[in-house]
Amino acid sequence: MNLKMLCILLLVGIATVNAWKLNGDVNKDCYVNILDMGTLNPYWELARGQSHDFGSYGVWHYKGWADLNKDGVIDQLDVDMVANNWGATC
Ligand SMILES: [Ca+2]
Ligand SMILES: [Ca+2]
Repeated sequence: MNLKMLCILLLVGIATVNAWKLNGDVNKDCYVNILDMGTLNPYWELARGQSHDFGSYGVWHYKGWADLNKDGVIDQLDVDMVANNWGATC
């Protein structure tokens, strides 16, 4: 593979990823709906470096992908991003 072909493949890959990105789509299934709320739920109020111990359900750690606005905590602002994009699709 030559350099030109590699650059073309890289640009196509970047364009594909950007086209797929959908605000509020937490579980990345191209729909913003109740499943995204459910995916956020176990991480509620977790800040960077924190975790919740749910006993037999295990320990849930802060996840950057659930922190939709990237402010370091999974809270109402992230839920609002889902709500504000409710029903959107890719
Ligand atoms: Ca989704
Ligand atoms: Ca957040």
